[in-house]
Amino acid sequence: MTTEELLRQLYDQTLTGNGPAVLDLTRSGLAGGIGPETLLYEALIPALEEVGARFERGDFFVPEMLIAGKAMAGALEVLRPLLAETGAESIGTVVMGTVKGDVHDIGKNLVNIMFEGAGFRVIDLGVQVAPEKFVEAVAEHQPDIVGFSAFLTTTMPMFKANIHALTKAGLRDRVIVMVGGAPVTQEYADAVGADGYAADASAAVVKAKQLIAGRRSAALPA
Ligand code: B1M
Repeated sequence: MTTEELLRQLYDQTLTGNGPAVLDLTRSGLAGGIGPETLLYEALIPALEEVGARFERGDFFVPEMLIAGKAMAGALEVLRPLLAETGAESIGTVVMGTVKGDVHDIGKNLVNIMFEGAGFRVIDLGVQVAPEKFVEAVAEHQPDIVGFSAFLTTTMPMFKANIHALTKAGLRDRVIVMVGGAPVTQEYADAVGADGYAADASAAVVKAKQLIAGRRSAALPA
């Protein structure tokens, strides 16, 4: 099978949520020398984008979205060690979670993998994380960054609720707040008072490094 054929099949099998086939194709792609990023960005993610488009058109329903998501999550576990391969020492700590009311986690998990790959220590609070859980985790782990993911327009307002909870607990100034997720924009991030926004996992790493460097240099004596 050529690379193009394998990527096409991986796309098709993810779209139809055939978990075992997705795992097999991911493994044979890697064994055949296709890079993990290529499998991710040229087959798996585009397939989920198409799933979303079909859902919007009413051609797919929640069960189809669910099995496609599960198939993708299985492949991500195979890719995880390769994407997160790093010998780097920890360059900072990130607490991450999907906000309350939201169960989407594939995008968040991919951001976590990229953070780990870049040398961050990641504390993942999972999905449907209430503001008080974020507050507890920030108080306990004293991370450089707390990251909120929201994937629904109805759960994006939780960013503001989380920031408010941090402020009330006296922790807001001690941590960098980053936000992201499919419907989130830079304008929205600015409006809720976040310190940083990124559109995807790679951009999140770049932004996180910039924000930490900015904060550390601001803390240096003049
Ligand atoms: Co749902 N869902 N879903 N879904 N789902 C979307 C998000 C949707 C866009 C589909 C659509 O209509 N086109 C739509 C939201 C519309 C909106 O509000 N704007 C939607 C809907 C409506 C729903 C339900 C309400 C459906 C229903 O029940 N009627 C329901 C909500 C449940 C809930 O949360 N309360 C629901 C449920 C589900 C499933 C459970 C079936 C499943 C989730 C499985 C899982 O995550 N474990 C699911 C899926 C699979 C999707 C789609 C198809 C795929 C999501 C995905 O994994 N994308 C999605 C359509 C789409 O996104 N096009 C859709 C791939 C992933 C790699 O990308 O998530 O964007 P993404 O993550 C990116 C960036 O966002 C960014 O980096 C990531 C990696 O590059 N990023 C950050 C993420 N977090 C970041 C944090 C950062 C920085 C960057 O800093 C901290």
